[in-house]
Amino acid sequence: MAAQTVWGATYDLLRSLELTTVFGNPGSTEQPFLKNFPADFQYILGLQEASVVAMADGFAQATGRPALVNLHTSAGTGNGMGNIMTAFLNKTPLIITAGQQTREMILCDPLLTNRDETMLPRPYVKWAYQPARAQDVPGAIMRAYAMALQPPSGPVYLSIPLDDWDQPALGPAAVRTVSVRFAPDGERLREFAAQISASKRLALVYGQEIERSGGWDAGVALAEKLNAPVFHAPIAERPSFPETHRLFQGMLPIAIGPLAARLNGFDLAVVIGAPVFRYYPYIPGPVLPPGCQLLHITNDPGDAASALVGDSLLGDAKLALEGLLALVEEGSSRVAPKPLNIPRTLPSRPNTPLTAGEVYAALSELRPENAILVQESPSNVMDLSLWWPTVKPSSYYTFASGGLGWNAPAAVGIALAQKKLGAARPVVGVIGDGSMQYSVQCLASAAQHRLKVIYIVPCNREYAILKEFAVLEKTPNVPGLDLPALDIVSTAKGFGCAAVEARTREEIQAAFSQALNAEGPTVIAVPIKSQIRPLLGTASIV
Ligand SMILES: Cc1ncc(C[n+]2csc(CCOP(=O)(O)OP(=O)(O)O)c2C)c(N)n1
Ligand SMILES: [Mg+2]
Repeated sequence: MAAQTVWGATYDLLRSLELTTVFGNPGSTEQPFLKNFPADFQYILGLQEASVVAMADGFAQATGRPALVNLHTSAGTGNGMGNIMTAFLNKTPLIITAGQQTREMILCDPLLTNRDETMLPRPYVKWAYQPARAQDVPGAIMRAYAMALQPPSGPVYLSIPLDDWDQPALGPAAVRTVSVRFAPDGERLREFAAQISASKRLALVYGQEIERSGGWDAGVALAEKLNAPVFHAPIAERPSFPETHRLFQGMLPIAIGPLAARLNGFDLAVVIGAPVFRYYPYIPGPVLPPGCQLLHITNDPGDAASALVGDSLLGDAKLALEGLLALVEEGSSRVAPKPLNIPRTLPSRPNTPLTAGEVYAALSELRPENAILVQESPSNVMDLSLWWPTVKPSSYYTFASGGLGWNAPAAVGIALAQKKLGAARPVVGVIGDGSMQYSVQCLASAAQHRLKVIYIVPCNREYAILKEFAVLEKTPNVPGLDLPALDIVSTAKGFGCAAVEARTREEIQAAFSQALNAEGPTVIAVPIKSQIRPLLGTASIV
């Protein structure tokens, strides 16, 4: 029997690790890896690497497992870089491999050489490596897997020379497992619990790590036991608390001064599973109001260290919440917050064109209970959460970075995950007309795999949020904030999607229900009224 090659040992390892879905865009430096592609593996072709990386990210998040990516040397890495940065902030475990020129020639910089190959993806990968010898490729993949998964999870990068795959392997690769959560220090958790129990005016601030760790129910139980208000952490990319709950108080403001003002009157803020804090525009002020202390629980030592104030405790969000739930005193003496007064009203005569709020109101009437929302519609995201509140975990995704071009392809990966999981959950991607253009090639992948993803594209023909930012920052006459005429329906059809323009409530509802019954993807372009509103009211990201 011929000795096993690096190729054979690697595919066996990938099989053992259940990494059998490969997201990629191929080139000559990757073909020796992709040759004789095994029948039990699936290759998901993305037509541009920004889409490749974000599809894998969405897939990994929705399956709760790491995902494998294969990029074309330096050029493919470069195209994917914006979304690699986003995956790093999302803390998504991605094992990104990239082909490299042959070791025989690399000294003279032939075409396709990935020069200083570990430098390009930094600092947005947890580890970047090119194996010292071909025989180390499977072991390096194993190490990359361990590195990607362990908290805080994130993308890792391996550069693999194309002549490595046919080399003899050292033998089967060692298959290892690693833990994905760690418990908080018990003594410090008790101290935190005592401080929380003693607080008279307590604010809970919940972040994305809660949802990711499966801590949703524990978070609700803790808030109810404490009878304390819950805020979303600013710009949290995954909601971790039901937005219709009586204790829910909305998202904290995204700037220093207003955030402190919102916490005015509280004696303790407990931030769980988020940085302290993710700000966007600079509006100076104190970090916390006078008399307010802060406790911070996170699984990320970097986030614990970079907090401007407060005492931190490292640990998994779910384990911390469950631990606190057992330790804290019940808080019936605390005054419960007034439930949010959410103004869900519509004008008696619809606007022409409709406002974003009117569009989302029309959609919400047909909202399937199991739908998953993916959002990249910067200027009207607050209208969306008003009409389409998140009430269950794993039902809302967006990016942690604000780097446009992530959500449209991530929706494809999330829809693919539904197929793999045997779940028939429709994915609804609400993507602004500007945002839709960055990774628009993902529509071809959605069409190719006949995925149930429905894009709603609110078309205001502008970068509205940047106009709002210009008002806040007093920067008049910025060029490039109006979009040229874009025929989104034709673009979508060109990539193989069903597509339609819908202008009225009736047209929107007809198109949406047809899309919900269709097998493949649909793009619904909806002209909307231009609305330039105060940026801090919209609480979005640029
Ligand atoms: C990769 C990238 N390029 C540019 C930006 C800056 N940017 C932030 S929001 C935005 C406009 C988004 O426009 P659109 O999707 O139409 O949403 P609207 O503001 O109109 O609601 C731009 C260009 C960005 N965040 N990311
Ligand atoms: Mg727009």
